[in-house]
Amino acid sequence: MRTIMLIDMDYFYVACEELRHPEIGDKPAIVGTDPKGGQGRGVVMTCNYKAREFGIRSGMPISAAYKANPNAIYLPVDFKYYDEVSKKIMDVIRPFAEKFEQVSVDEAFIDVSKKISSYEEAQDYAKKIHDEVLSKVGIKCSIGIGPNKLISKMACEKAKPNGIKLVREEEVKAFLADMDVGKMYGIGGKTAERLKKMGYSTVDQLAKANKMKMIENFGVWGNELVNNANGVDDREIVENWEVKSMSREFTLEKNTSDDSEIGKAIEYLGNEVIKDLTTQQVSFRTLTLKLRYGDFTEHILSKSIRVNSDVTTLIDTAKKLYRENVNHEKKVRKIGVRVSNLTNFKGQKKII
Ligand code: DCP
Ligand code: CA
Ligand code: CA
Repeated sequence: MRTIMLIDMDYFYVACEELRHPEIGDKPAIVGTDPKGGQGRGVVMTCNYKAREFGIRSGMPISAAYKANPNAIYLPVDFKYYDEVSKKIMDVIRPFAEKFEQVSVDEAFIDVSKKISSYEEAQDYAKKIHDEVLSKVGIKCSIGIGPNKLISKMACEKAKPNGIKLVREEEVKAFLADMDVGKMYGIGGKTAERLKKMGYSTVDQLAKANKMKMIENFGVWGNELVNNANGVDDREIVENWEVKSMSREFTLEKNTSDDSEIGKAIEYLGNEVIKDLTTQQVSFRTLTLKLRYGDFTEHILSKSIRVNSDVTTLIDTAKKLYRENVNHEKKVRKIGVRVSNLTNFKGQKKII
């Protein structure tokens, strides 16, 4: 039995602020740009659930939030502090996992397939993780449990706030049945619109779509969309970005979704990484591409390469990962290329 969990912090930035501003109490609070008495520009990054009762949401103009509730507590964003809290949280979660993959500042997938032998056990295990994050860091989280990444992520959305939701393999179909396609993990607003125009409004309808037609319209992603609508997702949990690896990152001059510009950045990074590998006399087996978007969400993609890898293979693979997975609805801000699973030229495993 494959058991995957997605652990996501509740209202993360504001939850961090609550740790150091206990005076927030049960008042509505918002992290974002300065509302300047309703004249401010910029957006709400997040808000606590009390503020959500006023209709305030992430991404909303800060002026609209101010209109909805001028008396809420407005706080400026402090990425450095949230990163510190994030690190503490990940250190709590990591020991629970066989495989651990941090997907963004407040969220991680874990594979616990071997540790768990029944769904009941999985629920108890999730409760333990939940309670330990709360007692050690003071932050509430929600946990989705399912047979793959897709289902655990979507289960977590249902678990929010402060809950645990399990979707058993045999419940997947019913879980997805009447769901709007826009609610499916990985489908953004624009894609949902396109799908609806094509006649696929619910996940059920998309599950029955003709794969060839979908591939004509969406490329290889079309195939994955239909699989996902059927609850099928065999993506692995990819081990951590930092360990035993070499990496280079690059922040783009301007956030962009221009494929050729991003392609150039990938070529540059690939060449730099290969230089590092040559200096250290090592080759690699696993390539990871990290895309950080303008809204600071991240996409971490990985692929194993069988043969000894040269610079062309590295760059081509990184570009392929990009093409197949990029979210064109968002602009990319930063790109990282990492190689891991390193072997020195004599064939011995090397730990860096
Ligand atoms: N974030 C942001 N801009 C957005 C969405 C999110 O800056 N449009 C930031 C603030 C969030 C953090 O990323 O705290 C994590 O995003 P989530 O989508 O996980 O949302 P929250 O943790 O804020 O709320 P939830 O309880 O719904 O997970
Ligand atoms: Ca969250
Ligand atoms: Ca999140």
